[in-house]
Amino acid sequence: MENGNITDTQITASSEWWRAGAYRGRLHLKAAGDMKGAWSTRGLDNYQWLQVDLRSYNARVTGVATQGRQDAREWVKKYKLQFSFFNEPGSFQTYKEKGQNKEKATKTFFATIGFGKRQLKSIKGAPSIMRSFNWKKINIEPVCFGAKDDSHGTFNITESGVIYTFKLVHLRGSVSCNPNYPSSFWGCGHPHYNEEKLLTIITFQNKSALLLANYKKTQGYGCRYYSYKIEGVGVNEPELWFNTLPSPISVSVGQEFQLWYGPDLKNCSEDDNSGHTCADVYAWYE
Ligand SMILES: [Ca+2]
Ligand SMILES: [Ca+2]
Repeated sequence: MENGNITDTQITASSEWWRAGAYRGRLHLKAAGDMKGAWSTRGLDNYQWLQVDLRSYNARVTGVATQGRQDAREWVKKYKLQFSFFNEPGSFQTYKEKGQNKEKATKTFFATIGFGKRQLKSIKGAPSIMRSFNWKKINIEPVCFGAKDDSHGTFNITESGVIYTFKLVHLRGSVSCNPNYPSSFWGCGHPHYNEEKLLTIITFQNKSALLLANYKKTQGYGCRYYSYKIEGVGVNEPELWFNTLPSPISVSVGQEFQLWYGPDLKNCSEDDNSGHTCADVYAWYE
């Protein structure tokens, strides 16, 4: 929050005072020109909130601290902390200290909220209504991709809008990168992948990969292709949840995307590959 890595658009609030918008709610922020030295609400009541959308699967919140307004004698005395998970939009839980049943209402929290498969979506400072985040199924027929011979799947956008990420829901089938290793829904069991075993890639129509994971360039025989790891997602996970895109993309109706097995995309070590995986594709819209 303080260094600006969390951008202004990730911070929202129940209400805002003129030139003291939610994005001003950062530690050690000073007034500048007309801009106030804090986030201020429009009304004074117990139902105001500030929300930070972490937009990341791997977010780990280790502390929450607040301070008063820099350029006036205004501050919050007490608040409750709530959080929700990426895959459970709208369902906020109130943070409690470990081993305690009481909800904590105080000015400073030090907590670790870490996760495996449950992905932290956002935190906010009071009870209220959550922005609605929508998973929308895109494909009509299952989208299937093979492991070689450019047998990618395609899907076309059916609703225009801004997309933060995608997920794939396994329907049937599996793919293999090598006959000596077990096949899997989304990846490869060959030991040279170490933990970067996922190989399923979504691309634009021009075959450039969407940055939905931290890709590693895996070496084949004289060629390279993407492989990656996503925390909490195995190669046989019923749902492959990608990371959120570094910046959301605008999509329009009819726009084509493709689903590829990494080695097939780069024509790299694909001759001994086999199998097909079929999935439903969901996009997370703003
Ligand atoms: Ca192979
Ligand atoms: Ca190929």
